[in-house]
Amino acid sequence: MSYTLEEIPKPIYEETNLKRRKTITKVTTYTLKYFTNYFIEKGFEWFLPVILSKSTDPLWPDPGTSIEKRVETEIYGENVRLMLSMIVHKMIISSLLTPKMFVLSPNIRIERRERAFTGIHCFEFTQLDFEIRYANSRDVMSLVEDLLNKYLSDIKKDLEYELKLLGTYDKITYYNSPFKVYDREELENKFGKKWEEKIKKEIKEPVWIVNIPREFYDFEDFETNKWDNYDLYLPNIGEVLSGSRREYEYEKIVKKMERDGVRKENYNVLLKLAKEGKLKSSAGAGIGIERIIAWVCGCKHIGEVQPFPRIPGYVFEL
Ligand code: ASN
Repeated sequence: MSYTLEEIPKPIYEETNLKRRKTITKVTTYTLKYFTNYFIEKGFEWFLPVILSKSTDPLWPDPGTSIEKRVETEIYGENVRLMLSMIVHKMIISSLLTPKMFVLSPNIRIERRERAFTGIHCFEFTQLDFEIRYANSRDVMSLVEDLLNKYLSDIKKDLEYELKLLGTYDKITYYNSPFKVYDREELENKFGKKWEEKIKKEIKEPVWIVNIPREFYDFEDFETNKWDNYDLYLPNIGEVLSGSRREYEYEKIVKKMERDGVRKENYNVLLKLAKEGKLKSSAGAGIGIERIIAWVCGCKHIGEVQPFPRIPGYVFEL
């Protein structure tokens, strides 16, 4: 834990330094416009988010998740969950409707309260979640590297005044692509189980971490036991993007769900499509919007990007 209670961002109606929060707002508008334009120009279709669904991301098994409570409620006699991530919806849209899609997706994850002090967790946040039919990991990584570099060089030109006010202007720079790739297994051997904490302090440039065992939808090679997934880490802040090539074969998905204790009855549609051969292979990722903006603005906590911060364990009136 690296943050004190005093450093936890306040809602804007209790904030004394509104000038800083207004500057962060400018960076937010710029970033949302830049990212959405980028995807549109690359031929992606923009979807509106879903919040309540019978089927959502199991967020299990994943050593990185720490959910205190899974919010379920009854509507029209049916049980629905608040969206943990639109992964299932993304896989289905990119299979049936349009080969390239993105959505600005609010995710509600009731993180354990000790996560208030990680600086990168909020119980509501927004992902720019995208998916590409028939893509592989390298396609997604190259796209993200191009986006990040263009964004960083353009924001430096376009928001010079704001970035100087925030004190981050000098640190924003272009990074040589392709970014370095580290295997999670090697990091674990080198740094132990807490490799995530170590690596974010160690790196001076963006790096990819690959081969992370987690949910059924990330592609796993049963022969090599390697996972075809990737997280993007930035210096100091850590993970800002998470994604993978996806599983699409019925037998494999069923096998993984049974192995992991994931309830198949919550994924009837996905399983039916996979069985009928209608689920296509794809790859994609979700970009943590608050995290990217917090990094560019030099925020100690991503809640500072939110006018009404969603800090684990702290529920304000607004
Ligand atoms: N958005 C992530 C992905 O595309 C999934 C997640 O948020 N758990 O893989």
